[in-house]
Amino acid sequence: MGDTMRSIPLLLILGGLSGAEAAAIVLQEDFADPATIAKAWRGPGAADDGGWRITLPAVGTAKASASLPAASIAGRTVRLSARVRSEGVSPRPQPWNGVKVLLALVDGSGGKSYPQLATVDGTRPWSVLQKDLAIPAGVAKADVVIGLENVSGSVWFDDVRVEVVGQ
Ligand SMILES: [Ca+2]
Repeated sequence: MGDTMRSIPLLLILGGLSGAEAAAIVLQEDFADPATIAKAWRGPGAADDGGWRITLPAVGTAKASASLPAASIAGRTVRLSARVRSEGVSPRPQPWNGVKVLLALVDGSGGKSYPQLATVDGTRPWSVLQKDLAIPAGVAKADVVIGLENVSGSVWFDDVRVEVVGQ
């Protein structure tokens, strides 16, 4: 009897914790399942080294993209992250060129913005890139974009993730 009584407050606490708000993941891609990749992603690349490789033998631009649910991220703070490895990526002509991990956002009147993670170049081992981005309230269309811009070389992406972390 005494044991039962003591267990009640604990159960109430656990119930409260399970109802706590968790960060909402709106996209998570580990590039493990070819069928999932084919369904979600558009553009160039190939499954390689557990991730998605995009290679440009000569300077150029190649990007793959996947759609995000715009209504789920509009007006929210979103954490964009990815594991990235590069090999022989040539110097960027502009600071914003090179390895790209970004969101392509379009608002209701066609206004576009491209918030992105810090780009890398050269040859670098796997590392995590991450940034919290404030998404405008009027966003009507949203994509996550990975690739190379105005450079040559190879880049691998893995564990691409977009999650809502704040209102
Ligand atoms: Ca993977």
